[in-house]
This record gives sequence, C-alpha cells and structure tokens, in this order.
Amino acid sequence: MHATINPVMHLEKYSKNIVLLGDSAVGKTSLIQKYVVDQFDDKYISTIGKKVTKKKLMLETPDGQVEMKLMIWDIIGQKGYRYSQATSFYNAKGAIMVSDLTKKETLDSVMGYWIPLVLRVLGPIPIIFLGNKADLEDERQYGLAEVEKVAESCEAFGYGRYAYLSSAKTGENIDIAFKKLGEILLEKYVPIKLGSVLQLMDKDEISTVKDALDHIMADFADQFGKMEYATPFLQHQLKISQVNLNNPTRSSVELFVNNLAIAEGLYKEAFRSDENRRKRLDILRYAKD
Ligand code: G3D
Ligand code: MG
Repeated sequence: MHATINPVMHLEKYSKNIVLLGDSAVGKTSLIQKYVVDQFDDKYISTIGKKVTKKKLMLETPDGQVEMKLMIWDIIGQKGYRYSQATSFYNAKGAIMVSDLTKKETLDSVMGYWIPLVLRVLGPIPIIFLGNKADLEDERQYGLAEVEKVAESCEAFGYGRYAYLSSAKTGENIDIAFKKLGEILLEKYVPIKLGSVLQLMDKDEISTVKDALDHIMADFADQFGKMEYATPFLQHQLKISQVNLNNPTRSSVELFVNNLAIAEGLYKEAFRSDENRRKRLDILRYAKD
C-alpha cells in the first residue's frame, strides 16, 4: 500500500470567519477598529483599508478555555454591490449586523436588503444585531425595541435573538457582541480531545466516512507524536483492516478503529486506548454516508 496519509489541519478549526454588514457609514469599520485595538480614530480608519482583521477570543467550555481566532471581514462599498460584497463574506459563519441609531433608514435596509442578501449567499447563520452610535443620544431615531424586533425576525434561524445598542466611540457593548457570536459559533462545534490539546472539530465538516477516517488518523498521529513515525504504523493497521483509502467503507473503518485500540493497548494504559476507541467510533458516527 502506497497511499499517502494526509491528516486534516486541525489548527484551521480554530479560525472562524465572521462579517460585519450594514449600510455605508453606520460604523462597521469603527466597531472593528475599537474592538481590535481599542481606539476610535477617524484618521486610522480611513487608512486601514483592510478587509480582514484577526482577533483572538478566549471562550470558556466545560473542557476548559478555548482560543478562537476570529477573522473579521469588513465589507467595502455600499448597498447595491451585492456581488462584490458577497465575495468578501461567502465564507462567513456568523455576522454582526449594524444599523445607525440616528438614521432609521439603515435599520429598514437591514430588513429589506442585508438579511435577504445573507440568506441568499450564506443561508441561515447566527447574526448579532447592533444599533450603533448609541452615544449620539439626542439624534436617536429609534431604540433597542426596534432593533430587537428585527432580530426577532431571524429567530427562526435557530440561534436565538441578540440585539444590543453599541457605540464605537465609547466601546459600549462591543466586546459583548463579538463574544456572544463567538460563543454561538463554538456551540455549533464539538470539542474533542486530540492528544494533549483541546481542539475543535466541526461536525458539519464530517460528511463522509472518508472525512471521519481523516480525523481518526489525525487524532492517532497527534497522540503518537510525529506523523512521519505514525505513518508506517497507520499503514499497517489500514492494511490489516482492509481499508481502501479511496473509498473507505464504514465497516472497514470500524475494524480499523478497533485494531488501532488493540495496538495502542500495547503501549498505552487500557483505559486510554478504550477511551480513544470510543471517541473515534463517535467521530465515525458523524459521517452521513
Ligand atoms: P462604515 O465602515 O460602516 O462605513 P465607519 O462606517 O466606521 O467608516 O464610520 C462612519 C462614520 O461614523 C465615521 O465618521 C465614524 O467616526 C462615525 N462613527 C462610527 N461609529 C460611531 C459611533 O458609535 N458613535 C459616533 N458618534 N460616531 C461613529 P466620519 O466623520 O469619519 O464620517
Ligand atoms: Mg467601512
């Protein structure tokens, strides 16, 4: 057998793409700026010109803290450029939808333009709604109740209803909004222990038996140490379990998992190899074909 074993890059699972959406001048770039570097600075905003900003977010889980890397996409351009806008968020797993509290029409276009666009491009994803520029109290044309009403219209997506009044100037509710979105995204993912490190596996990314096998081999290699040492070992186990890497059957992968556990039992404590066995059978269960 000469198949190359190609482990999934589990590190990618830490990164989540999110996007800020809303009419021009509602404060999207300012909110990202304030969240990432804690500054509200017009000069900087005009020069930043970046589409993606990275920010690390620490989240609590029952298995301890998890670090999530948010890749925050800022759309450039106004309403009406739906195709160019879609290119900057087609990969987003969640959105922060911004309207300007001093301009009622920006909330109307959340309903009339932005939500329909999200549904067309991404389908139902978690969305946090912000009524921004809360610091300009005298100019306010609507309040939290109206923003919540819009959020309510997306409750059917299944992620709850989240609406806040925010200000890129004072920082009000910005951290809370990003963190909430991070938490919702994390709930969609199943934390599994891979070796010593808690990593995140996206259930939705395991659609085939092949995907499951990929995760199982990566999990084994991760515990074994280096992939180059684990490879001959894995190839032997694949062979005796009659796994065809091009088209693995569920029963052959089950056998493979059991054989791996037997082999691991030779150098690991019994409860460890059994724990691995059960975990890997769980991974296989996520495969839909
Ligand atoms: P956009 O990225 O959605 O297009 P920007 O919006 O972040 O570029 O912001 C548009 C204008 O609104 C900027 O002012 C910015 O300073 C201002 N702004 C953004 N958020 C807030 C806020 O929370 N409070 C107040 N008072 N102003 C805000 P300029 O003057 O540069 O057009
Ligand atoms: Mg902008």
